[in-house]
Amino acid sequence: MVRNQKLTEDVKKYCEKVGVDVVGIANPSLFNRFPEGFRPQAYLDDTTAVIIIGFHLYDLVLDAWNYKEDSNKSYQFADSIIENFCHKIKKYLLKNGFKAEVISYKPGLFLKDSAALAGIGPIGKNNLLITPTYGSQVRLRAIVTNAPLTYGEPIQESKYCKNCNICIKACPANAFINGKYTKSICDEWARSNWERISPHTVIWCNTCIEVCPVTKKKIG
Ligand code: B12
Repeated sequence: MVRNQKLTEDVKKYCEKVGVDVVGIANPSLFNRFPEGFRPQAYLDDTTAVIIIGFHLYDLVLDAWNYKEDSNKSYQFADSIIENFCHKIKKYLLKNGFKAEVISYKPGLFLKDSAALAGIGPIGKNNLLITPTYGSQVRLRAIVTNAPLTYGEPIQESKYCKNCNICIKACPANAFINGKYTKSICDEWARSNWERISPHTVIWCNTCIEVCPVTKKKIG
């Protein structure tokens, strides 16, 4: 299939227009390394491109989770904003004659890995995507399409981290054992140390992002 550079630029421009801060496009064949349910084809059979979008979390309030215990409702503010961007981008693609689907947050795709595969940035020692402009302080979502978009170059290694261990040392949960992120430790600590900003609203630990020198360049 012939990839369309002009269409790719138009899609990226449209993403910026609706408020997206970072955008990259990944080749769906690279997702074969993930379990079947976490591949783009689970959402659109003839996927030819995975669009990953990122929203810069310029204010921590945007990271708040709101729970309404008695009705099982729960919202994450930043994610609701990005989901809205996704629906606009989907509409744009449909209007241009292509198929498109917005990927659900869960199970969805592995978003930070998808972003690294799209060439947005590497996965750092903090176990997160590091973007050149906003460090790790972005939240992500994805759209799949059959549009013939051009792909970014996957990034395998972090040029930022090298001898830096600031995130590892700063982790309040000590979740990095011998430098390797341990999900269960992070998860358990974070759930018992939420910052409660109102009766139904909490903010998760964000330390490994905030201390990252690449993030700091732009924040505070
Ligand atoms: C489950 C989950 C959690 C769980 C478990 C975390 C975990 N890492 O497993 C808990 C609740 C603990 C959690 C915590 C946090 N999370 Co979380 N989480 C997720 C979720 C839903 C799935 C993550 C996942 O399973 N990834 C897949 C597995 C395979 O990755 P992994 O094992 O973590 O990491 C491996 C790969 O990255 C791989 N790898 C390394 N280098 C490379 C290079 C390439 C090219 C590839 C392909 C792979 C690769 O090696 C790693 C180790 O095995 C995603 C959303 C989503 N749908 O993706 C958000 C997500 C990863 N979380 C996010 C955030 C921000 C956080 C927190 C900061 C909390 C907060 N304030 O929101 C912390 C940070 C924890 C940390 N340092 O990793 C963001 C990350 C944004 C970014 N810049 O990367 C995401 C993408 C959600 C979002 N809203 O955008 N999270």
